[in-house]
Amino acid sequence: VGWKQVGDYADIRLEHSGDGIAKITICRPEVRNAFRPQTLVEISDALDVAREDTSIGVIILTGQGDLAFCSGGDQRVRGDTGYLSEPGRPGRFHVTDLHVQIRRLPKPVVAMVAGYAVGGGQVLQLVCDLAIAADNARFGQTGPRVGSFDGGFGAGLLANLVGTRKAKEIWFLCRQYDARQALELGLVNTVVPLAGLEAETVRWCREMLALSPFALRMLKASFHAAEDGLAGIQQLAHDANLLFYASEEAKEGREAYKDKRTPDFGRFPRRP
Ligand code: 2NE
Repeated sequence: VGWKQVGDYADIRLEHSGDGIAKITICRPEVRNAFRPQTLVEISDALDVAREDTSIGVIILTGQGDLAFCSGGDQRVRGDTGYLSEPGRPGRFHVTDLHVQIRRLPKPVVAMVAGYAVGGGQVLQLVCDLAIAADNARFGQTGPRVGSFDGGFGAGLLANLVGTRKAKEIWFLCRQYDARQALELGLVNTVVPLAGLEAETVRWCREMLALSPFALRMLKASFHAAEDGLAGIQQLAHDANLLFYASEEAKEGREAYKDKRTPDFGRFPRRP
């Protein structure tokens, strides 16, 4: 793939394949791609750019180098009230917003995992729609070891994916799981040799690009509707509204309002 860099970020790289794929790479290999607040703000911006770009159909999230996808929150900027964007500022969990953004984003997001996906990095790969792992990938939670936890998507989605008993094991024991175990657990979709990781991920992306984008959009929203409660239903319902707005029935409501007349909905069928 002849990746073309888009935008200018400090902690990440955003690239386009030229045929519908955006790739976001966390570029902090010196800390195993741990994220600081700025990293998350930049990923969020890149996701917005990819969402708004109608030539983009699929997004890859990955980490620079072979050693790590992401090692979670950068413990060096962890304060007493969250993670600090700059000294003296109140701490926050910027990653909460990023999880929700990935869930709501109406295009598939694929985690491309080489090396460690641990702590908040494991949760990041979890909230992506698909995950392709290299054979050197290692997964696990570290939260309770460093005095932290993710009881949101980090616990709930994991339980839905691997079962509550296994999810509790992952969180309560903080062990590491290799790529083969992750595949057996359902944490990833497939495992490939490290050298072929990007080629395989791009192959999966191109298969999705050949399919109906709106069908994929509705499916993603449908998968999340029950899991995400009213927020999930809202996404699905507004996606339905996107279609409804194009109907003569919806247009009659809009035109009647603008014409200051009573709408005539009588000509539309009351479908069985
Ligand atoms: C990732 C892992 C297993 C890699 O081990 P290894 O042996 O390959 O590398 P090493 O030597 O541990 O790490 C290399 C350098 O990266 C830094 C290390 O401190 C080390 O720095 P130097 O000694 O070379 O100066 N590094 C690695 N991860 C870092 C991190 N997260 N923050 C800052 N520096 C980091 C091993 O490094 C590891 O276990 N890392 C820690 C994983 C972890 O506990 N992450 C935080 C969990 S909490 C969280 O992510 C979170 C949450 O629970 C809730 C909300 C938001 C975030």
